[in-house]
Amino acid sequence: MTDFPVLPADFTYGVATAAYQVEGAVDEGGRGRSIWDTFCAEPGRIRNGDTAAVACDHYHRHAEDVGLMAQLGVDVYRFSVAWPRIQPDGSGPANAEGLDFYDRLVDELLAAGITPAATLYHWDLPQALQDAGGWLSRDTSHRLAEYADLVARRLGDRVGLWMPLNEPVVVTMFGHALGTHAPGLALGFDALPVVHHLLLGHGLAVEALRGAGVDRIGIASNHQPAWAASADPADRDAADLLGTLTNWLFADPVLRGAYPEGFADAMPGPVAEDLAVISAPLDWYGVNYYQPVLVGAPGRGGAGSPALEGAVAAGLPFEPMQIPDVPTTDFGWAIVPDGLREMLVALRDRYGDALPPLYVTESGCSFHDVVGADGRVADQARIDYHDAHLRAVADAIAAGVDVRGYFAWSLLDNFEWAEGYAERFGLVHVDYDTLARTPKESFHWFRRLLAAR
Ligand code: PSG
Repeated sequence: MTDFPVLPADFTYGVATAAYQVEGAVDEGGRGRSIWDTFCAEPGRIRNGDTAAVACDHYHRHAEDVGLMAQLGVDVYRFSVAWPRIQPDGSGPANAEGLDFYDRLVDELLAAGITPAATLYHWDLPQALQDAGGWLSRDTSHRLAEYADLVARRLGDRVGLWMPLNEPVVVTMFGHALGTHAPGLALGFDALPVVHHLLLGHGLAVEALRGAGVDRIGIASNHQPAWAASADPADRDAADLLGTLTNWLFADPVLRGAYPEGFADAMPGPVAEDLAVISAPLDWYGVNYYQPVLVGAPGRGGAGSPALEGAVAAGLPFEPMQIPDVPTTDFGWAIVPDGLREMLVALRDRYGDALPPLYVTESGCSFHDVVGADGRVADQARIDYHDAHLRAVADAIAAGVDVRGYFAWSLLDNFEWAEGYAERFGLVHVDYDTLARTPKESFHWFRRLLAAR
């Protein structure tokens, strides 16, 4: 008899994916081109030259995947809508085939007793909008709201949780400051306008969703504790700056209607008016958590953390370092479950009553799993990971933080952005030659945990 983490009786469990990482079928259903299609076509951008043209073929195998989730017994499926399926050129009327696809998916989920949770922007910007300036342009914020309205009018009666944005910090940092993600811009601090346009897009999309009669709106924001490499003031300043850039620069405008000190001046447009839009009340707030980051001043010379490689080269005044003496995933990410408790408590302490109920909208790990001769995928390390992170959530709840749910990233092994198919985050193994799905041991563990409730 396994001893499972104990969460409240009404705690919500889910699994998450994102359209570009699982769907494939990039030229079907009237879908337009996205910045990730363009990025994948540029030599040297993606490990092994992988592309997401097929990915997990979820576009055609969604019924099988819903079946897997039904077997798993999750309450909610967090997926993302591919903007270029809805608006191939990023504006104007909806492409009916695109909406039809998500309409069918939503109905299949409901028939299986699973609540759909929709992310609207999980990084696949229509290329036409990039050509017009992308997130460096204020117009893109308005386009996001227009797109949100189209999706809400079709799915609003059936989707349970709505998120306009996934991880604006990763879009900014990797996509526009460091250039390791699409659209591949390495602007350093000149990427700051992207922050404002993403957040304004979030606020305008929230308005559009409310206008379409939708509620239960939140955000999925990546958060990570930033720990100083030493007590040296230079290291502490570096950690404070990175902590502000990753956490508070995105959460403060949404949750308290203000940028952290010194940042408002770097933002374009009528910032005070925009902040009123950005800070419209949310029904819940989602935290994507993977690992803390250890930070030193530049030149501190630690072995770099794989997560923020290139920061110093891009002129950013901090150096992410490998955290000593902690286990890592096969991706090299630090496994620090208590960092999740620390982050949830930090959010509660910083925002107090202004913080809506929290969900952990992503948590997960990559191991280079293989299907054994016996047909099993033995991923005890992933079981230990989710077990420990659920216990960290229980600890945060015991400390008085209102956490309502936990979403494992991910249902399936999938296209891990710049890493292509090299990293496997799924509870279900995907063979990219045959597209066969094999539930891993972690899937069966999660299924037993859910059944034991
Ligand atoms: C999340 C966390 C870090 C880097 C990238 C992400 N970190 O701690 O350094 S991206 C995030 C995303 C999803 C990815 C998943 C795993 O929302 O699409 O597949 O995490 O990287």
